[in-house]
Amino acid sequence: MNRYESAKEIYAQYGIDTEEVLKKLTECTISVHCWQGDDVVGFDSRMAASGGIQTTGNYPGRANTPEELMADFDKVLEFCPGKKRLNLHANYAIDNDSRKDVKPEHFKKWVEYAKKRNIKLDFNPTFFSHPMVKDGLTLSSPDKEVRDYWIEHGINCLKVAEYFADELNETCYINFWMPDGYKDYPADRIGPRLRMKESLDKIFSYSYDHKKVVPTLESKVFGIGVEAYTVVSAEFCLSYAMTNGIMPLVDNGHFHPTEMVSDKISSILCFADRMMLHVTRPMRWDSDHVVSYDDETREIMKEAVRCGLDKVVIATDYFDASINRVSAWITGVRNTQKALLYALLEPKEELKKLQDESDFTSLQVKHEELKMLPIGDIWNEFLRRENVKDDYLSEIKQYEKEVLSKR
Ligand code: RNT
Ligand code: ZN
Repeated sequence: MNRYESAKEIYAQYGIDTEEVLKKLTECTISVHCWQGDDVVGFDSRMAASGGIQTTGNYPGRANTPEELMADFDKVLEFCPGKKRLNLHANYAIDNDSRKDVKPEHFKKWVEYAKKRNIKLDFNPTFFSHPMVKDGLTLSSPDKEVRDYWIEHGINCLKVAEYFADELNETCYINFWMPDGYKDYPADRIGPRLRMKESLDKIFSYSYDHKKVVPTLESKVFGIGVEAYTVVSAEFCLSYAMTNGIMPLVDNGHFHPTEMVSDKISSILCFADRMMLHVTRPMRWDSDHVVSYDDETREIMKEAVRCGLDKVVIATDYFDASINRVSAWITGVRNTQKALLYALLEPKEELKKLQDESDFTSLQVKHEELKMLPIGDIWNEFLRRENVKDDYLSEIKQYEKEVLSKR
């Protein structure tokens, strides 16, 4: 008996059909961020990431051109099993010199790229790394000219999202994250938030096709240089999203370190039909380390599975420049998928029953027992069926030698 067959029998003893699990895992799409490949720099203003986010590290081989980034993402597609979407940011526009006026034509090459590889595209306006971010503010700026600039950017981005949805015949998720905030205690907290609300209202008053384009709003607790106050806080974000038919997005780096996103999913889904995740690994702060196959990532995925994978859209968001970026990219996506696999392999009905019967002793023992089951054999079978090699490290080292090191 091979290892998969033997693991399949072990899971069957827990009432888990690994064939069903593998089918679900294959079908679950991960929206993979484009920005791990080039430290969030993009191709328009070419400024290093700002607005409270920072990429640290100086590993050689960063993608400098759309062609390089596309070639690197091909490696990600090659070594990550399952369905993937590519999540682009507005600053990845090609041949665009005005952030405000970003147009579908600047993404023609990305659409061609996606079509050739049979993947779909998601999108993000880019409200950071740009000279029109004035004193750290965009949509909440007291300066009307600044607000208007970014409102127009937001509307133009909705048009790009519509273009993606039309061209690829699939819903496009477009995420709004604004870095707006203050370093020190503000004298006025509600003013910027009311201006933010009004600006978002103006953006979403553009009559985009609600069936094709799904905007999401991402909250944050603080960023580097904006430690005291963030305009789009968790409360602002959820309240805006719930009262405006916008999907809430939670990034697990955007809360105080002991707050767990795994605990927030079910709360949000009592009120919202659907939500989106930015899966990352915060290390003491929103450091955006590569996603690890760790407790919290597994716990987040368990909640996504328990609440329904049709309700939780999974996207990745990390950027590490201290190691080979392509390897980092693949490792994080694979770990997200491994955590998802772990969650799918859980006998959730049985565990729920133990909880409802208040048999917390058995529940604890079972939780621990499950950790030792042969998930690795199921993962390897997944890779085999998806025609993906397990060993990406040697291939990426080779790619580094032949391609990345010559950049
Ligand atoms: C920043 C947010 C946001 C960004 C991307 C690049 O803290 O997490 O999602 O990482 O827009
Ligand atoms: Zn994020």
